Amino acid sequence: MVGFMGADLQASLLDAFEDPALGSLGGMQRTELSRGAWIDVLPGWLTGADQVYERLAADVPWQEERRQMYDRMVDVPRLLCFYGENEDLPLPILDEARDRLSAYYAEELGEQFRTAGLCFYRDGRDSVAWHGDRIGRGNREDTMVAILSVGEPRVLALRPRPGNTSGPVSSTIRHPLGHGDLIVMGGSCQRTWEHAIPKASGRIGPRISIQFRPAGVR
Ligand SMILES: O=C(O)CCC(=O)C(=O)O
Repeated sequence: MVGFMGADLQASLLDAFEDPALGSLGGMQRTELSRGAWIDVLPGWLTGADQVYERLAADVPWQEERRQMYDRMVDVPRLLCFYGENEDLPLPILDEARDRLSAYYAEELGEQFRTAGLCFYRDGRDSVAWHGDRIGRGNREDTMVAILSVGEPRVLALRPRPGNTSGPVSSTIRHPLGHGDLIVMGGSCQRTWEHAIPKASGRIGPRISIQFRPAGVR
């Protein structure tokens, strides 16, 4: 039994024996942000998420990374593993999730989700700073990044990039992402908005995030 269940222990005991399964995407709720950015949200898309968390935590070849910060190298505060376009994903349910998302967004996205980036947040000290996924085409084109979250609930924060304050929603959004929840950032979100997983205080258990992206989006 994993340690992130807290008050939901009873539900978790049942869930531990449940095979992973994906629900309908029909209940997805869209929120328009500003300048053509939006998020779609579907809590509890994945059931049997305990098994998914446990298998990914144990089987994925997690890597530590270091990056330059000013004049020194620092540890990136999370573990990572990237699955490229033609690589097998570590669990069949993740292939199914990617294919279901590709089918659901086929018309609007015009291409398929191709890659999967996995991140392991070991506790509340692990985080990712404000950024947009702008290394690739997300810097100049509308695209989508779909995130499936398992493990400890963590906040995904979104805020407009400086100078982008018009539109229906323009201040910082703190969106809680729980065990089995799905969020999709779409439209101009990667270039007109930024997102982050802020550090969290208290007894915060581990979380794994699975991000599906089209080819050429990082
Ligand atoms: O952990 C998450 O859900 C977000 C990850 C993320 O923003 C990224 O890796 O670019």
